[in-house]
Amino acid sequence: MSIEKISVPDIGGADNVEVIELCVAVGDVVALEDSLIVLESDKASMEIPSPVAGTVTAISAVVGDSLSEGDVILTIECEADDDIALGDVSNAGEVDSGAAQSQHQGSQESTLAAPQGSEELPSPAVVNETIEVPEVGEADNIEIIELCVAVGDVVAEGDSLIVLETDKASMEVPSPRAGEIVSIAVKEGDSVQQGTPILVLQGEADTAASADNTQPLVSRSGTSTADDSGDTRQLPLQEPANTSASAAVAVSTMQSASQSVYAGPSVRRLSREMGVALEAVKSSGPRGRITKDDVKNYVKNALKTKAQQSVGLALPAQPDIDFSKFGEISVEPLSKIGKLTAANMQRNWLNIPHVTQFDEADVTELEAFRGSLKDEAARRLLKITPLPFLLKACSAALKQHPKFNASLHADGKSVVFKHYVHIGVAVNTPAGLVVPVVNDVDKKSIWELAKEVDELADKAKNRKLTPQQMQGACFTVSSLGNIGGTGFTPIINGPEVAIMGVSKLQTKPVWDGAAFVPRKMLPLAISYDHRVINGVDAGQFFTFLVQVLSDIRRLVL
Ligand code: CAO
Repeated sequence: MSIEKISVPDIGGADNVEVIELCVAVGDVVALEDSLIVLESDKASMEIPSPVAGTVTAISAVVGDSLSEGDVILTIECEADDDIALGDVSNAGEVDSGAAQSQHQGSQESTLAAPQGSEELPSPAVVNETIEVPEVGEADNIEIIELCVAVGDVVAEGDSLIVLETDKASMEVPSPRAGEIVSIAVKEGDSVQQGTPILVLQGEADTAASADNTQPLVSRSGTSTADDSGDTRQLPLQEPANTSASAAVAVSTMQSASQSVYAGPSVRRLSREMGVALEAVKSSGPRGRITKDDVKNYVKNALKTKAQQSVGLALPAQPDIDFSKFGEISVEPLSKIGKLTAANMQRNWLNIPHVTQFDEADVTELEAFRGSLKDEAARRLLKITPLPFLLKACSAALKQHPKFNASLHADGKSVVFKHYVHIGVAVNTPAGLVVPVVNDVDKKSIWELAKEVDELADKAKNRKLTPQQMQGACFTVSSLGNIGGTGFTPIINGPEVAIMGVSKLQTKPVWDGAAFVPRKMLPLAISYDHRVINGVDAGQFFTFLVQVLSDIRRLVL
């Protein structure tokens, strides 16, 4: 049994290659050549196969890490026999065994030998370089699925030239240097093999030489132009990794990062940059392969759809108008309460689909009864207004119609019904509108309610309310009754689902079936959240409420 440290193998000189997938976890038993991690460079995704069979005992890398050749990925505990397998895989990773280590270094040196020789090249001159199909492991049936360039195109070093595909994987072949495409020997759909000439690239010779150790996926042989004869002009054949393990490394596995998506490294990179989930992109390439154009089209469509959806919904910015152009002005800052109220009103108005319904309650009898209580109220040092009766009637209606005593859950998928009856009362104060809450209205007498409203209103006006006294309301009553008006549309105080606005009662002639009689009519408006309450619910709630106010004996039923 031995412990093997598996490190990043020769990945053709690429540095800081991102870990995009961990294929194993600590404790996993892996077989020889099982995938351990997936690395992705600018040009290729690379699965790192296990050079040994054994059990993963530690993992040093996490998704998102940047690794370079030699960086330790993980540790595998394996049987002693596995060392033989390790020796077969010269580029598969650093191991404790000194023999394997030196083998690994030897491979690296041979890779670097070419550019060292090229340092003796004379001054830059134009060369025509034939780009050939590089080694792609054991694959002998390689198809060209995409030509990324045309004759006359000027490419930069690293630009994709073609995309190759085997039965299991695809690989983008990058340009080894900057230059111009002078001829292309293949077309999409061609079956090729390692060494098949792909195209001829014309560029400066010194650039070509220096590019040698940075473009490992391209196998190339040098050719000279007529005026650039001589051995020194010939570009050396790149020595790609030549073991099964490193061949697997050289192949971009298009399905590695996402099991169900078929896309190349550059497409995956583009999708990451654009924040696009490839799973959502419709493919147009051969055998369902997602192309860069597919990703771009997806983004275009998404933006178009979003723009269409937001037509009419987008909030146009308020114009910044200089009112002083039209006359004398003064500017006063909003109070803190004013700012909070403004924000709450806007949020509730924009988020809650409001419907407002109007009715009038005949409070003639209630007002007569209230008048009869004035002396007693005075003895109790209380003021008796219509408000405590309104609260009591609302509590009865809330209990009778639970949809009004509810809130839409934040996830929008359920409704929370409340088995308590706390009612907010809008109070006008010099600092702005505040809404203290009268708790357990259903359990309190009219006298208790009158006293509590008075105390809360007093505290509100003197800024003595605690945060707790402004929380937990199920419903709100906003009374402008002592001020005037025949009706208004109150804004729901979310997450409540309804609010009642009370306007000034008026004595009106009401037809009693035989004659017009003077009746005290109280104008009421109820705004409700149409996501929770429908019109019939509101009609029933309102009718009940008006009946109770018209005959408060019903409160005892
Ligand atoms: N029609 C006619 N008169 C009414 C009335 C109505 N609907 N409601 C109250 N009144 C009378 C009262 O009976 C009282 O008169 P009397 O002393 O002769 O009985 C007088 O108006 C003053 O009442 P009040 O305002 O002192 O007491 P209240 O219980 O009616 O209201 C409070 C208390 C705190 C709600 C109220 O003072 C207040 O601040 N209202 C403003 C609420 C508000 O700003 N709403 C708008 C919110 S949206 O911007």
